[in-house]
Amino acid sequence: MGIINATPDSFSDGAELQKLGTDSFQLDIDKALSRAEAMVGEGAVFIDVGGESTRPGAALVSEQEELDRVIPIIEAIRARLDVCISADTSSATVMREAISSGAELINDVRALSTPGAIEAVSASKAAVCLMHMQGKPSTMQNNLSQASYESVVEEVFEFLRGRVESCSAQGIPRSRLLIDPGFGFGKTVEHNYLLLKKLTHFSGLELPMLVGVSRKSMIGAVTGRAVDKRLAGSIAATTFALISGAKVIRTHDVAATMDAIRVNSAYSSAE
Ligand code: 7PJ
Repeated sequence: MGIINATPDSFSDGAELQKLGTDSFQLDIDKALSRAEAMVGEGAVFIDVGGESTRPGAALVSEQEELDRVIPIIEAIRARLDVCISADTSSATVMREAISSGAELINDVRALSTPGAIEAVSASKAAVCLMHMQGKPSTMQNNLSQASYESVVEEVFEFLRGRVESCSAQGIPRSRLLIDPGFGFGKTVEHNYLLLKKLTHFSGLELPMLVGVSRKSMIGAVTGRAVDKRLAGSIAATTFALISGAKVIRTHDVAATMDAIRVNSAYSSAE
């Protein structure tokens, strides 16, 4: 899953999508489209389009702003590329608009907890990725001594199990669900690595698992590298996730990630 961040404040790529020379945030649809095209050429099966930066400390955006950012990009990708479009949003309105513009997957870091979100997805045929987060993006990584778990693995598992149950009970069958432990969302570096080490535990939910570690601070924390120098570390973490059964890897670097996936497939099928 390749990432397109349609946000002016995204920590790693969004600002590049601003048209040079304009004051107001003006998405360059062509640039987003050519990035999507490149990622599909490199092997991406999903393109994840997000208009709300969920990076730690990010400002909230209005629903209208989110719509203005993501819908034109989803429409442009739908018209030009044969790829599964994922809409990274927690807003029921944005979900509905994204789906009617061609998105087939809703990637929700709030696991459909926003009012109307479950209904928006259940009224459609879209799949949904349910992610775990403790706290909220604006503050979750501010004071990590507040990120507290008795057992991070058990608590994330129980949270996801509960969300899967709610979805099933409200008309979204399991065949349309993916799960994601939510690396970096209200978790210390230690929590993140323990989750990574125990990832096979989540096979107990019997649903495909999506993992996103690309360029995250858990990689920076142990390598000492800046955001744009975290590829090797991200690939190392990705390999552990793949060995533990992750089925979808959300990444800024599709070509390198596809190589890791191919090496893992060869390794896993060797006899
Ligand atoms: C994730 C995400 C993730 C899912 C972000 C970043 C922060 N969605 N959206 N899983 N991370 N499903 O890319 O660093 O880990 S935004």
